[in-house]
Amino acid sequence: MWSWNSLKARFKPGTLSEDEFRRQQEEILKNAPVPVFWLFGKTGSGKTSIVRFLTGADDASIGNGFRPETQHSRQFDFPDPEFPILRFLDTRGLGEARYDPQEDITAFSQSAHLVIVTARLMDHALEPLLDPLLAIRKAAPHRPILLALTCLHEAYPRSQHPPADAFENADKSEELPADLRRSLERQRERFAGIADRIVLIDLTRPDEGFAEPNFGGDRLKAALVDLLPAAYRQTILNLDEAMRPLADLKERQAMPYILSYSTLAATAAAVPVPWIDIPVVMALQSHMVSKLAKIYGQSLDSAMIAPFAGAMSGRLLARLTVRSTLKLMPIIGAAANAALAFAYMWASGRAWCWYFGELRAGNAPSEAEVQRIWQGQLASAAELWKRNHKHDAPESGGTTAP
Ligand SMILES: Nc1nc2c(ncn2[C@@H]2O[C@H](COP(=O)(O)OP(=O)(O)O)[C@@H](O)[C@H]2O)c(=O)[nH]1
Ligand SMILES: [Mg+2]
Repeated sequence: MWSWNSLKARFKPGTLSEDEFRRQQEEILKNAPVPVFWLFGKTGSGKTSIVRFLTGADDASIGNGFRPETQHSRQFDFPDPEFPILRFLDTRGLGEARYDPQEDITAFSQSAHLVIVTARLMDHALEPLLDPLLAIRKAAPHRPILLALTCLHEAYPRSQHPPADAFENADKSEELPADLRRSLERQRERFAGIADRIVLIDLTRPDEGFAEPNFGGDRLKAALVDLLPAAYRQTILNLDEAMRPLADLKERQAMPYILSYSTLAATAAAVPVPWIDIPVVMALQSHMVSKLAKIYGQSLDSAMIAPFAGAMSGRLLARLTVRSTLKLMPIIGAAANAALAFAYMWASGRAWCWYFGELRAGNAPSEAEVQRIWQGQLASAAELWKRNHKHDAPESGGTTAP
């Protein structure tokens, strides 16, 4: 079993103590683009269901992951507090006792990017939400408020959902059940001037028998991407794109961590000084590999690390591969360093997952195979970065293109 220190030494001569790493990590986290969603709705209105849908985490890890924050609120960092990519604030007790939003407004005024109000479409006892919401709006007039109307099928019991385009296309809205349309109209009036956007969703459990268990889920994601500040959109887009093709349970578990470490590496490297072998990025890589090994139930020994030592030392290769993939993007300087660090970390994470999977299947990949997978993943990572940053403004400050 390799200790953290020997693993670190393997990838990079130990220039960063564990304490120093922790300190730098905290610093990086402050600048990392972690979207913060403030969930606001009565109990049973679908807040946790939205967290489950957006993260793919199960109820147990969401339940255990919430930490008390204020008297009425708690916080869930996904995939974990040390390396979050998404943060959820959950308000409790709304509509039960008298809820005074002041403490939460003070606590979240700086951090929350977006308020997601949840209400069952057919629930019209929503008065207790409105005053606190007005106060929340007043405290930060430019922070978007999205209203998610949930549990649509309560408007059409025992039927499947109407065609999705009836919800999207005003011309087709007469295909919607009359109860639903009436209820929707009342909700629109109620939240006029408060909600910037309304999305209709029905996130059902498989045993409820709906052909589409995440009805409206794509519309919800699109609305979140649209409403978030530009710098925070990438995480949602990256996570969505990266998770879609993955069927393997371990890969799905590992992916949020890979995304988290890659984002932190990009944040750390987004400095005008080149480039990715800054010690903290190397330390992040070692930590990531330990984490992935744990997910795959592998203990790292020297024989296991050997095929990687050669493949991963190709930093010049990384630079060339990423540069050639990104070449049409007008990015230089800090933004280029960030892209490179992101791709480097991502490719390492994916290659290690592939490798652990092969080992589990009884295969023993060679260094050449590891190298091939890693290079392929470098190119994919650069593509991913490019797609989700295509609207970024070109940087003008830096001069150190990779
Ligand atoms: N059918 C359906 N059930 C939902 C929806 N949202 C939540 N639920 C169910 O309503 C219950 C409460 O949901 P939950 O997400 O825990 O609400 P929370 O208390 O606001 O966190 C659970 O049994 C969910 O499965 C929805 O959009 N459609
Ligand atoms: Mg809940």
